[in-house]
Amino acid sequence: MTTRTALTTCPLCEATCGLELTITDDRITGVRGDRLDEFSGGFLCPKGASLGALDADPDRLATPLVKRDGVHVPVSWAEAFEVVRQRLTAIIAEHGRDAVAMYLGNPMVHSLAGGLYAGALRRALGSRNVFTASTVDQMPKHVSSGLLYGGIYTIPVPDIDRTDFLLLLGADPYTSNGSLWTAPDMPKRLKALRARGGSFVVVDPRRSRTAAAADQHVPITPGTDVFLLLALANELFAAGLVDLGDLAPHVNGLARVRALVEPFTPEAVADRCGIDAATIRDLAHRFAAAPKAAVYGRIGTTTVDFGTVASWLVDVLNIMTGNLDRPGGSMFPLPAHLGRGRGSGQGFTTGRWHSRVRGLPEVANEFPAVTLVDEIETPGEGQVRALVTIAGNPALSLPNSGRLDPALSTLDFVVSVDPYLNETTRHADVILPPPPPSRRPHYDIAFLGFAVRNVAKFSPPVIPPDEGSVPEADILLRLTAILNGGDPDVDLDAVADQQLEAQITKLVEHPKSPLHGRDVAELRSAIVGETREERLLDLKLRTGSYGDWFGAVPDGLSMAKLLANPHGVDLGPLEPRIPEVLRTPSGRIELCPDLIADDVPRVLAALRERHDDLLLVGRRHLRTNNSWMHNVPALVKGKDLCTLLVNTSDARRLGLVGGGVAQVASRVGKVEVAVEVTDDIAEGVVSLPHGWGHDQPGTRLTTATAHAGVNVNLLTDDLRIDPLSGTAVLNGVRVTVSPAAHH
Ligand SMILES: Nc1nc2c(c(=O)[nH]1)N[C@H]1C(S)=C(S)[C@@H](COP(=O)(O)OP(=O)(O)OC[C@H]3O[C@@H](n4cnc5c(=O)[nH]c(N)nc54)[C@H](O)[C@@H]3O)O[C@H]1N2
Ligand SMILES: Nc1nc2c(c(=O)[nH]1)N[C@H]1C(S)=C(S)[C@@H](COP(=O)(O)OP(=O)(O)OC[C@H]3O[C@@H](n4cnc5c(=O)[nH]c(N)nc54)[C@H](O)[C@@H]3O)O[C@H]1N2
Ligand code: SF4
Ligand SMILES: [Mo]
Repeated sequence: MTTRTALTTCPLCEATCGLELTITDDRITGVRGDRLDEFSGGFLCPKGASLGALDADPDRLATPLVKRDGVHVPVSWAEAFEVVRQRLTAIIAEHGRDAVAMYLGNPMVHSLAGGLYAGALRRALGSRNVFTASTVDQMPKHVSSGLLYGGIYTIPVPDIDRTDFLLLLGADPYTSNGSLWTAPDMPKRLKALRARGGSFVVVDPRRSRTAAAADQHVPITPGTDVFLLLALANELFAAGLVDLGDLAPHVNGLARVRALVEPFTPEAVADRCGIDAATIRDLAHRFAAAPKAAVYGRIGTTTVDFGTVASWLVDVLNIMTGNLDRPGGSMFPLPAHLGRGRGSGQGFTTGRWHSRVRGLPEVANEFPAVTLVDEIETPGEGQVRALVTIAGNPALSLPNSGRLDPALSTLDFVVSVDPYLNETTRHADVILPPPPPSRRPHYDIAFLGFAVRNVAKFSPPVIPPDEGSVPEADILLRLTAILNGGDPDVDLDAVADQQLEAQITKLVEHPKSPLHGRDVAELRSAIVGETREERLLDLKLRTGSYGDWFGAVPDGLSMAKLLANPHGVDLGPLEPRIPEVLRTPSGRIELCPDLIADDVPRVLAALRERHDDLLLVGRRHLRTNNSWMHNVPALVKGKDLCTLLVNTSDARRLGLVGGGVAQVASRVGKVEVAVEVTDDIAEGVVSLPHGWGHDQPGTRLTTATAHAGVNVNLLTDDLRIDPLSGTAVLNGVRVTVSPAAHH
């Protein structure tokens, strides 16, 4: 037995914490926060702490499985890929590429393989029927950023370490550890904000952990943040508190915004939001008075009826007060693997094509995930007959599971890249399991782009690959080869080498590149990295915003430098990036895009809507990770985490008792679930977390099945979406609740 320590980056959420692992033989036997990590400084949450158990989960698949006579049996990789090749090729030949749908799930954006190779795979598929978890999550923010700044990833993050005032809506970073806002150890950073005399306010129908720690918690009626935000803007105009500051020359459309928000006075929205007008005014004035401030909205503002308009308003408020792009406000990170912008571009449009059945617009090259089921169920040309899922569990994560789950079983062919036999992959004809986190390299392509400091870190695999395993990058590349009509057995190193050389050649030939005129072969041989991913990353880093440009910039960044700094490299605090970051045709911020302005009448109509239903919202727990970590015993032990939170007075009125069972019903379905009575949730609101419901036959999830919980997506409605982004309404779902009859 040999024991050693090794450093890695936790891939389980967006916080990118550095971990110090104890490794005994080929197992992780201890996990600590890496105190020397440049960014996370030793922070560790219960999920990170369970990385060893997750890594060595006995239910994790070690070989591919193929379904034969309804039973999943282990096969060799060659055989699995050959089945995929034959079936996909046949379906495409007979029915065309749109007959094959793809669903990409959340962990894809947490892996280097996904960051480097998922795009090419999507392109190789060549189908319009691409769906991702983005449309049950953050797509409204992409649309809003696309319209405002011209780029869907141009998303500003609150400069938490330098701000004086934060207004957080529909987010619980104490629990989620931040989202589209990478800042490891949120509790410490928020405490530090208060310690230096600043404050933060949380708007949430539930007294979340973050709300409990805040200076002020403002409960709100679910789905109504859009009205609150409009009223805040209205009040800033009315009180003469609008001041764009240095942004003024870079902004189009302010007067039009003023006209749009006109009807939404604090008085007009107060009842609908459940917040009195004086509180709204006071918030507007405190926000404007703070020397440096930021508004931030997350899940509770995106997965709602007016997700895009609300997401837009978050940025509008930051811009109106001159807080965008200034230290202590909301700022644009500059990650090391990307270059600076050129200050203008093509801008962003949606609806370049429409979905076959519901005619929903394409957004960012994909269709709303809610409509996958329509495309499977509805016969005709272009009907979806096969599905590729990668790192996704749509059977549990998408609305109206009661409709989607049976539809999945009607498909001619399903292939899943996934380490588990779970609610989704039980429908798969072939499952291709990637290796566990300890066996793969990590550099956070996605989330370093949302980090509150510019940082870079590479973590090589901490344990050598297991005999017979296939790295996830190779799985994706082989699927790409199949979809390109090639042989899955292609020499991937040769393909990667060609790719690398082509990219270098492009740089060498580009007259404005610092590498112009240099020797391709010489540059190629200077690239460092044991694996294809490392070599590709080296090229990105060396030609990125801090790159060494192969010696042209002394002390610049490269893979070699990251390898020499396993605790990460700090590249400094965020710096202003306007106008360089903009990619609109005008080279300015388009503050009042038509798409948004055209949706505001719908918002105004909704302001007058009234109903008596209870409103269902979600929540997260520190020990959960969407649908897929309930198989780790340490994360599900103790008190039931999947309960329905009901306010005390609602419970009394409805005849519900704590520990009893309630029946919850919506337009699409009903569930029975244990009740937890609490005053931490507003009256008229109930809360149920997502990712549960592990009681389906044919899965291999020993621990999760014993802690099955209830699937909230049996209640959420596939017909309710934010039309601008196609994002599902997962918060503010109308339900009725009663005591379960037979309990
Ligand atoms: N009602 C309701 N529904 C929700 C939400 C909500 O708040 N309320 N939240 C939504 C949000 S924000 C999200 S992001 C989605 C998530 O929805 P999905 O992305 O569909 O689902 P996850 O639960 O993240 O499941 C991830 C899958 O990836 C697999 N996996 C884990 N690690 C890896 C890996 O390294 N490689 C591969 N290939 N696979 C891996 C897991 O086994 C699992 O099958 O759920 C959404 N659904
Ligand atoms: N521990 C843990 N961490 C996670 C995840 C996890 O499953 N578990 N999932 C990860 C993923 S995929 C994501 S996208 C992020 C999400 O990150 P966050 O957005 O911070 O996620 P939540 O913790 O769900 O917080 C959302 C809050 O919005 C509130 N809310 C619901 N409806 C409304 C509304 O209409 N208005 C307002 N103002 N508030 C509302 C809920 O009560 C809840 O407290 O978390 C990530 N981190
Ligand atoms: S906060 Fe996120 S990145 Fe950090 S240890 Fe927990 S799960 Fe991992
Ligand atoms: Mo998410």
